[in-house]
Amino acid sequence: MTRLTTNDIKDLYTSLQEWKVTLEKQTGLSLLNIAALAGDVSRGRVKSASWRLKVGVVPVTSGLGVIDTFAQNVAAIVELMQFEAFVTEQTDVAGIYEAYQREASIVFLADDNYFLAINTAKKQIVENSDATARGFVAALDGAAGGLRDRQVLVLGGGRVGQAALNCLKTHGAISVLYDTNKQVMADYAAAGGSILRSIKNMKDYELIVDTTPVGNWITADMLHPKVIFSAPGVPLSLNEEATASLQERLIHDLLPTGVITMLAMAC
Ligand code: 2YC
Repeated sequence: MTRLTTNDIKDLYTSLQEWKVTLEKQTGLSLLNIAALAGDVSRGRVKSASWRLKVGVVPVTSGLGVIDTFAQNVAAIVELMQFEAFVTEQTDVAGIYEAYQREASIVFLADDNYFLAINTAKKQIVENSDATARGFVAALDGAAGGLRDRQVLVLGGGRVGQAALNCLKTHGAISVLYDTNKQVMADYAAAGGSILRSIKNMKDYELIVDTTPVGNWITADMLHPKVIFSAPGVPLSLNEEATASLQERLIHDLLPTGVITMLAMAC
C-alpha cells in the first residue's frame, strides 16, 4: 500500500471540481451513481444520509505521522458529495472523542496501515483498499458500458488487487491476474483463478485495473490500442507518453474515488 505524501495531495482540493467533471464524463455516471454502484448501496440511501449525517475526519499522528492536508482533502471530497464534514482540532483518540462530541455519525481516520470510515451509529466499518477497488471497478464498468462477460486484466494481487478480483466477479466480468510475485500467481491459479503468464500479452486486454504500486513501467506499445485503464495504483504505472496517448481512457486519482466509495459504504 503506497503511502501518500503531502507533495502528492497538497493541491488536490483545488482540482476536485475538475476531477468530478472528468470522471463523470469518462463513466457517463454522476459521482453519486459511481459511489452507490461501487458501494452496492442505493443512491437514495446516500442522498438521504447527506442530509442527516455529519462526517468527522481525525488526523492520526501514529507511525510516520500526519500527512499535511490529508485530513483536509478527505473532508473536501466528502463535502463534494454534499455531506457536512469537519476536520477535528484534536488528533488520535482525543480527535475521535471530539468527532463524537461534535455529533459526527461517520468518522474517517488513517494510520500507516489502514484508512477507515466508521459509522458510529451502526456496526459499519469500511476499509480504503476494498472501497478503492470497488470504486475503480465501478468507474471501469461505466466507461466500458458494462463488464458482464468481458475479459478484465488485474495488475497486482495485493490488498486492492484481490478486492478488485472479488468485485469484478460480482460485475460478471472474466478476470485475469498478473503479478510479478510467482507465489501470488500460483496461489490464485490454485484457487481456480486465471493468470496472465507473460506481461507481453497485456496488449490483448481492452480492460485493465492496475493496482500495482510501481510507477512509470508501462509504455504505450505494451497496451491494446483501445484499452480503458482504471488505475487505483499509486504511483501511476503508465509513462508520460502512454498517459498522453490514453487521455480520457485513463481513470486515475490518488484519493477521491476511494473516499466517495468509503462514504457510500459507511452510510
Ligand atoms: O494525516 C494522517 O492522519 C496520516 N496518519 C494519514 C496516513 C495515511 C497513510 N495511507 C496512505 O497514504 C494511503 C491511503 C490514502 C490509502 C492507502 N495509502
